[in-house]
Amino acid sequence: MIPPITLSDEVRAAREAGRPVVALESTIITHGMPWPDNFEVACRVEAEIRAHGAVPATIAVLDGVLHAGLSEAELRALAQSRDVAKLSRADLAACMATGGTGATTVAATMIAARLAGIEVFATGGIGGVHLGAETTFDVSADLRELAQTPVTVVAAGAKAILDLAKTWEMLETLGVPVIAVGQDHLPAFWSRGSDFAAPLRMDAPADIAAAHVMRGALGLEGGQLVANPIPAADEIPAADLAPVIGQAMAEARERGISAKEVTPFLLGRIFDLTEGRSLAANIALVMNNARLGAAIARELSEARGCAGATPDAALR
Ligand code: PSU
Ligand code: MN
Repeated sequence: MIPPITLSDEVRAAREAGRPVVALESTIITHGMPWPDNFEVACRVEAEIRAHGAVPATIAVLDGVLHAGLSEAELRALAQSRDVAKLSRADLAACMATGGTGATTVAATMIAARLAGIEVFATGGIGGVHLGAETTFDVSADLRELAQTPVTVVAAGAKAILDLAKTWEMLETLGVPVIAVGQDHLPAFWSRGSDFAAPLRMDAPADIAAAHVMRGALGLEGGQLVANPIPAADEIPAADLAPVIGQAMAEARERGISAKEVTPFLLGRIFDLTEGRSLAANIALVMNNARLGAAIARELSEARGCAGATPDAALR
């Protein structure tokens, strides 16, 4: 059976030749940043991946069709449209079956990347265990996806709107390798530092690629989370953000925000309350992750030889 995913010509050609490809999510565009910054950033991230020797493949569902690789016009339309659905694992098939349009989260982007034979995915931050999860049970589907879908995800850690201790514990329980780059502790999205020791550290993209290949050879399901610290020049100290995060969370509680609205609501309020400072940091870390994602994808493609990136039949 041919998987129901449409590759852009550029992505298809790269896949067939075994050239490096990096998947990108679209929820960060529709629910993570305001227009027009979201469109500009989406274009700049794609350009950064190209400049570093890989092909970008932004993932989204447009009129029922799951795409890997969007044209500039498609990207612009998605960035401008209002009530676009946010698609995680649970929503993907329903949206496609009913001809809908939606942006993919980390979980849904991993599913699409796997279908397209793309092994590396760069984003800003992953979803995780929310603060108060012991009563709300709000745990992002991103975590289980990392445990079951073989894609290496480059992110700047998870942000402080989450319960970071529980998020890291949960990933350990799920058997997901969490790899810090260039330091011994985990980064915390807007800040390089945190109180959490990194379970693994790898400073060379080649090592990260080799570990990805080895997991496949061992038959281990699931991917890897690469925690890449924000560049020092762009970080915001955790102490500066704590009151803002506290206020955004109090507002979410007052307004009864729940389920999939929680993450977009908190991110939107934090952008407003920091008057763009968090947005600038967010952009810098996404660009940084795009560069590392491209480097890992290049190493992977070299490790696999040029005969085809993955020995799968998905695209034939
Ligand atoms: N964290 C961020 N920025 C984001 C998201 C998370 O720092 O844009 C988005 C991602 O698409 C992620 C999703 O997959 O939110 C998680 O949502 P939820 O918690 O509802 O699973
Ligand atoms: Mn949730």
